[in-house]
Amino acid sequence: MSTASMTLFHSPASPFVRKVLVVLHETGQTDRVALQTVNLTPVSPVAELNQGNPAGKIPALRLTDGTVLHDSRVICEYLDQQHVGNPLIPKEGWPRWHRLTLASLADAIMDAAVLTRYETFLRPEDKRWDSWIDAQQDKIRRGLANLEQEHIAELTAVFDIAAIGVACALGYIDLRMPEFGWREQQPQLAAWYAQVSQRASMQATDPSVT
Ligand SMILES: N[C@@H](CCC(=O)N[C@@H](CS)C(=O)NCC(=O)O)C(=O)O
Repeated sequence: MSTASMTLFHSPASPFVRKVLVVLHETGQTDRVALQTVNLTPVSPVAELNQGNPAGKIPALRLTDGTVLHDSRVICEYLDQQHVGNPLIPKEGWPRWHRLTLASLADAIMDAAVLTRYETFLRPEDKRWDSWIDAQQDKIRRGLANLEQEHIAELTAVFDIAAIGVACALGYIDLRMPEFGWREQQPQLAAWYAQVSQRASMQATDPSVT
């Protein structure tokens, strides 16, 4: 019988949802959450998801008392306070702001990749805007270059909220933008990603097989 007490509104392809799922796996909390899959886009909202979550985005986490937590950053921090292992988000001081800023870079890469996907897949072809797509892809390239040049040692040091975010962002780029070709320019990042992709939490949430 399921012991789940919370509901995660979910779609397997979403990198933001995957981040939450990886946190659940890494902290041993998967049994606490039931997944409710939704099929949504910005132009096809899901009414149930809008309750307590007016932006209607995923991930959203409904708690036992009906309270809904969003977005992925808030949900990850909530879940990180619910287990007794090493925290995935440093609790205080400079390490906290530093790792959260790195996590924010990962989120920004995800945002740009998701917006690219909407522009290239969802928007009617005659309305697509090449300059918009180029600008989003520039954000991704700048982000990946910054990770390669300045953050490999930090990513390698610990698989925490920042590393989880970067891994999920790279997974999404590979899933939705397979022609993007980032590995040649970022060989250290590619080697790191190949390694962390073997983690049980990453394998269990791989969107190309779920
Ligand atoms: N900042 C949000 C971003 C979430 C997000 O953009 N989710 C996408 C799916 S990957 C979504 O719900 N899109 C539907 C919409 O924008 O209405 C987070 O960290 O959770």
